[in-house]
Amino acid sequence: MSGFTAAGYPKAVPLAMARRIEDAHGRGEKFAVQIWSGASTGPELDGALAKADGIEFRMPYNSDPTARDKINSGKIEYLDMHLSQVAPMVWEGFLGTEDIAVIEVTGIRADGSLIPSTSVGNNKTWIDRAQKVILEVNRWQNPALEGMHDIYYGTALPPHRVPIPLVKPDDRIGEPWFRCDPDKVIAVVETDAPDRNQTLPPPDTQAQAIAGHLLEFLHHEVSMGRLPSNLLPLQSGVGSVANAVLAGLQTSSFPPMTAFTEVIQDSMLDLLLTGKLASASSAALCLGPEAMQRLTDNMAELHDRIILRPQEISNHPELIRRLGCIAMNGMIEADIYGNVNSTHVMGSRIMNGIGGSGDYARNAYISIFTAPSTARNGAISTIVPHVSHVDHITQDVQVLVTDQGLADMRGLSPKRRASLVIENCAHPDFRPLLKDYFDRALRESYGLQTPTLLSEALSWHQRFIDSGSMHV
Ligand code: 0RQ
Repeated sequence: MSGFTAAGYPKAVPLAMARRIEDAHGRGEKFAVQIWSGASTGPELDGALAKADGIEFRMPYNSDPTARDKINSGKIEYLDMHLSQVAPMVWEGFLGTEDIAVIEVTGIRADGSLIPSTSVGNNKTWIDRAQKVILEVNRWQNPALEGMHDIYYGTALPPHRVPIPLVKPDDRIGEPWFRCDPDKVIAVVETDAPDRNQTLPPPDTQAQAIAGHLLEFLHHEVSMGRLPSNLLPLQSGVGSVANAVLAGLQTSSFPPMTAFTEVIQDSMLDLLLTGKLASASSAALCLGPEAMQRLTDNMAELHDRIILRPQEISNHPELIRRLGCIAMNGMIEADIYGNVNSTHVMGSRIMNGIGGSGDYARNAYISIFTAPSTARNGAISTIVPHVSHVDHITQDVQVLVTDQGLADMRGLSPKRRASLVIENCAHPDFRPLLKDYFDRALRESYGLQTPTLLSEALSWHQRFIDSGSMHV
């Protein structure tokens, strides 16, 4: 299925499949499918199929609440993958065969090539690898999207890989359309329905505080000569905090910046509109209804400054390292040593998935993770003795930011990281508890490289499960 962050996903075929699956279940027949996508999709796809118990296996990313519940209740097998690795692994043959690709497009050209929709995601690979293709032509999508996309056909498998010829974030290295063998197309379905992205709420005070600390840090890095005055290409993750951080950049005095990222959320569009951003490269346009209207109203101005790419390119380690991206991603929790959990609540319940955060974090020029210092109305500390699940190891995490402050951990050994994170990032309600844990770990730990009290390291999470709070 096409689709990346609820943009450009098919809206009719999955609903029809869900009805057929429900009918089959009503007759006592087994019927469920394996769904591969770019990233998250909308309620007409993951929502409807999950509700019908029609998904047996899902990869590589989900943020639909119904599908999330089914995953967490053990009804859907979910493979949460680095987004850059999906297409290569399909080509390498590691993930099995692909039967049918269902792809939303903006239009079909006379020569059979396809005008992509609001996301590119893995569509190039899905179309190339599928045995059969179903196209949904969505007339709701703006025809002026044509020409924004840059579909690179130069990837190969080892030992034939060559450098990807992209050296600036706004370089165009491919073609505006997908190639598609017309003989594979078994159906064309016309639709007229919007992507179902919500308008993000205005930043709350915690998000504003996080944005403030981050902006101060970026200014400091420029003043130290470690970043150019217009920074380096920005990557920004999903969610309300990421959106708030970008909104904060609206008040900054940096000369026009660039973005090399995987989602363009509402605030990033606004940075393009005010000229704070010169260009943005992404795998999808993840815009709420009002922001989508702003894009339509300003299409002539924005068309050539937005480049939509396959996710294997937008998230490619080679390109992220070459360009020196500043990676800014949200997290569920971090521990005092700087390991980050982006995905699992209390170690076992998935929220969304790692998405592209790992692609960017490991390869970035500076890797930054953000979160409010507490969650669930203060019951949970997002700074904990030990993360309950690891997505990003301490070596991939350089800067942590909460509403309390920022910990720049670059060049610091674990014990120094811990002191700084507790002091700068932990909420005052939890700081004494963390200090107490760390002090005792310094005395009682088996080793003193990364002092840890094994019997206590995850006790905060267990306390929350038992009592509904991490407070003692
Ligand atoms: O729950 O929705 O029930 O209220 O997590 O938390 O604070 O609103 O933050 O929207 O920025 O999302 C990590 C999930 C943060 C996101 C995550 C609960 C909290 C709330 C959301 P509710 P916030 P955000 C590019 C990069 C991984 C993928 C990624 C994410 C909900 O940033 O999915 O980075 N990242 N991709 O209550 C229990 C904690 C919690 C917690 C937060 N410690 N314990 N619950 N929550 N912290 C994009 C792509 O890859 C496609």
